[in-house]
Amino acid sequence: MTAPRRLLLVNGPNLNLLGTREPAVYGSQTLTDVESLVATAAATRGFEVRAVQSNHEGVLLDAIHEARTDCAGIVINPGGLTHTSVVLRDALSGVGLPVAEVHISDVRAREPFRHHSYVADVALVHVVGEGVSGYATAVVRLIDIITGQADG
Ligand code: CA2
Repeated sequence: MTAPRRLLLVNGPNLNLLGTREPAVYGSQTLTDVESLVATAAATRGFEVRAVQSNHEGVLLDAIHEARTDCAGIVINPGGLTHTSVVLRDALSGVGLPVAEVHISDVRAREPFRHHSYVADVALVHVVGEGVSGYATAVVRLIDIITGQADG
């Protein structure tokens, strides 16, 4: 069967607040802007995107499980769940799709509790501290891997 040309974009808890607070950390673009940016970056390579954002871990797990049937990869900013959630990591590992992990801020330069990611070692692509444009970087790198154009 031909691989689906569709990505799942997952944004975790509190990312619905993008553009409303903390612009010095997260910029001034909204979640809608992020979803448009990702859709455009994917479309230029012939991929479509299904986007989900939730403040509820189980909703995110269900969306990840569903992606197994009709997506070729997952771009995810897990928000604070990055640093706490074994179940999110297990869901990503369990579906076996290639994953790109994105963080808007440079988590390595912030509080120590943000330095560890439960998702990092199940992701093939990591984009950290590039602001919202990092989502587009992640899409390009993930699609290159999916389509076999990655150079290592
Ligand atoms: O830098 C990132 O993208 C983070 O994943 C964002 C999470 C944070 O817990 C991670 O350590 C790093 C927080 C998302 C909250 O987003 C907000 C956006 C605007 C205003 C308030 C929160």
